[in-house]
Amino acid sequence: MSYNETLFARAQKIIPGGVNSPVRAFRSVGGTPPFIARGEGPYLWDADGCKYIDYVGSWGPLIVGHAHPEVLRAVNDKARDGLSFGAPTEIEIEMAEYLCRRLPSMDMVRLVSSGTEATMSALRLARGFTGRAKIVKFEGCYHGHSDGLLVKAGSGLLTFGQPSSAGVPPSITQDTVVLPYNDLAAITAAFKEAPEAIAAVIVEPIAGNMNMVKPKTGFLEGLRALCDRYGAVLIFDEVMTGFRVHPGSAQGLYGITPDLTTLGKVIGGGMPLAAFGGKRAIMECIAPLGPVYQAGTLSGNPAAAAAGLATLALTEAPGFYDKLAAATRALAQGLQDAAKAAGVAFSATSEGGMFGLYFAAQAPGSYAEVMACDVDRFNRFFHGMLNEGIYFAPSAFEAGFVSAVHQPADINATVTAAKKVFATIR
Ligand code: KE4
Repeated sequence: MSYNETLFARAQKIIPGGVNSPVRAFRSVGGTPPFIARGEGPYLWDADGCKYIDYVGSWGPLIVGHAHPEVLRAVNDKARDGLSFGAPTEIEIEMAEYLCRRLPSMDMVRLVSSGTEATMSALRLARGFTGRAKIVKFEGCYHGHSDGLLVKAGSGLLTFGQPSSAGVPPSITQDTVVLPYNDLAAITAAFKEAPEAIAAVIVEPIAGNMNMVKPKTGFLEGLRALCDRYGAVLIFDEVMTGFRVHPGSAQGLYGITPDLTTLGKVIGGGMPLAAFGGKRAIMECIAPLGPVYQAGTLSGNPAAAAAGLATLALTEAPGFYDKLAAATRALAQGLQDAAKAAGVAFSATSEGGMFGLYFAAQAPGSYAEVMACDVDRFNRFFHGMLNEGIYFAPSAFEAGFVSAVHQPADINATVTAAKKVFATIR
């Protein structure tokens, strides 16, 4: 029995599924998850000493690679002054000023500890600001696990959202409307049907939780126009895309100005830090200024803010995003070429340092198209690559991530491994 297997057996006795977040349990791909002992740069080592080239990066935060010396130094220096005070600190102002500089759509920002908190708070804020109840999300998009967002599509355009998790009463999800991603006609009809009922539209500007699906031309622009016309708050959930796909995030890439933005992952550099921010008139509704309550013991944690600021500073190096995007494109293209040579129906797409892999001839443009991809082949590819020392996301429905410290040799080694693995899964 490997030490990973020993640890997994021990973990399952005392932690549900042996993990602290479901996707880590490898349930959709099968097998035993490697228990990670350490990371350095683009690499991970597991409890058995096996080395991997890492394309998960803790699901996005590690854009400058694991254990970056400048990030560790910043955390250590800040932690030496104490870990948390439950009182305002200067570094929280520095983080807030930094985020609002990088994202001009944000006049004000509130720091929290997770993406779930950020989106939950942003939606409560939008409801408080508009006085309306309904929120619109899109099928296949994930915005964290707050009750009102654990919803599956209803039958009609504005029918009550049905809970997608036990423990969530229908009364909580009845005001959540789930519509098809990239379908402007559907949301246009929803607004026409209830012109004054929708408080907010929350969207992943590039969807990264149904593998990776880019917005079709005009989709985001259409959401902006509809929210303007009907007085709804447009929320870009950039927890994953924030500072990952472009120096200005997805809103900078596409030139769309949301009313609120949620952030996480990269802005914490691997430590628990997330945020929501946007127009001053909306943000001033948040307690203690306004009537919308929101709070958090560790919100704006100084050591986490130090990790985030050090990470974000590194992303401002000349050519950072061009180099990151080029490495990610090389990976996507190399995998496509390897699959084609093996005669396997496969496609890949990328934007900045984020990519998607699909066992389908074309990259999907909707949730339905993602669901038509060959999951069994993905799972066999995943394990084949893991055995070759390549660690992709353990799910056919997750995006992947390249860091600034993945070198051409790492990308080439990954493509070489893929040539071998594709030959086994024809
Ligand atoms: P957290 O609460 O996990 O920090 O953030 C929730 C969240 C919100 N919005 C978007 C667009 C997200 O992608 C996420 C979290 N992403 C998943 C990975 N797809 C986190 C991994 C996990 O759940 O373990």
